[in-house]
Amino acid sequence: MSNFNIEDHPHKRLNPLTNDWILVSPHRSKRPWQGQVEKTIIDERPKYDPSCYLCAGNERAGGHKNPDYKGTFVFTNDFSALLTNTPEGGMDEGSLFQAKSESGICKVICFSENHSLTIPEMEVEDIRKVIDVWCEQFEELGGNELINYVQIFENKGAIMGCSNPHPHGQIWSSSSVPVEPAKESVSQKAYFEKNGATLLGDYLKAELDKKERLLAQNEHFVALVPYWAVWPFETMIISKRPVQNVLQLTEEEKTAFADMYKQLTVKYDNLFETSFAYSAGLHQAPTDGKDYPEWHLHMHFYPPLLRSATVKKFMVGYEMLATPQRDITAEQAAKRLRDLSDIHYKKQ
Ligand code: H2U
Ligand code: ZN
Repeated sequence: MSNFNIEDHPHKRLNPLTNDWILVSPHRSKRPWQGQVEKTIIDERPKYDPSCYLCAGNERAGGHKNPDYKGTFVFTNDFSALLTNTPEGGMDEGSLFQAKSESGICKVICFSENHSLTIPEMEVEDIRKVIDVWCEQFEELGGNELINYVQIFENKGAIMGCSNPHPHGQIWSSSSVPVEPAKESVSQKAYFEKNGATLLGDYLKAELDKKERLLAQNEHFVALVPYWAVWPFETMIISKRPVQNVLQLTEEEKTAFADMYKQLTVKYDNLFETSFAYSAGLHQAPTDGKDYPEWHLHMHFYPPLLRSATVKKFMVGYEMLATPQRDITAEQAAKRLRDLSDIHYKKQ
């Protein structure tokens, strides 16, 4: 038998942040594709849509009226998944029936008054304003006695369940630390205690050395396809300096973050010349007042598209029942994204 070669042979890779394994089947990406290849969907929208619940001056559910805002606008989600006035308590009938009450605050952030824009089409200085709102909200929500974790995220595109193309994101903040950041918290703490450095700091150093999964970098941030990526074009933005949360970023770092957010999403749009759908979000230290030197700020991007503007990867079958699996390797995906232009296809 020949020697194991990671570029050709099926293997599992460990995600050190969650301690989950994923299956990679590189030999399958060589099989011919006979499915449809759709034409690019041209997505042209007006700057103002009278029927949009996020446009300035329009009415939202429950009769609230948006102000005539310019730039960013934040409001409490009219259908919040978490509420502030939930009574404490739960259910504890042995180990098989457990429930705990959960409180929180949910917000919606409009990124711009311009209905036709998306992050990759916004100017860096305007994306920077979104990051400033993240900072304000993180400070306000994280400072609330009730809140121990602040989840900032963006759903982009109808196939990711996004309800409205108007550029926007959300924040769900809760009294307990949710499942994904809780897993990352455990792994980062164990790594920090053993190595005296953050897991992602060491990971980033190694990736900057290897270069094969890098997409872009500026002075303070790096965009890459993580070694353990599950989604075909899954990526991460990682801060070069280990910081626990956005409040520890310098002014210059915040602008660099905005720049990386744009660079990455421009590449995404250019991949299939479409407005590239994803769910993206920040992972930061809990806000329970404790110090978390092991926590290293980063942003995950989970995009579902696989082959074209409409052919997406399904997480079904084996992935639901056993382990997530991918064909195209993280290295192949990184190369494809890295080689794309930094200029948005609509402006080329
Ligand atoms: P998406 O980011 O998935 O599109 O969700 C938008 C949020 O906006 C969603 O959580 C809220 C929904 O509850 N929303 C309002 O708060 N007010 C409205 O008038 C409609 C939608
Ligand atoms: Zn709108």
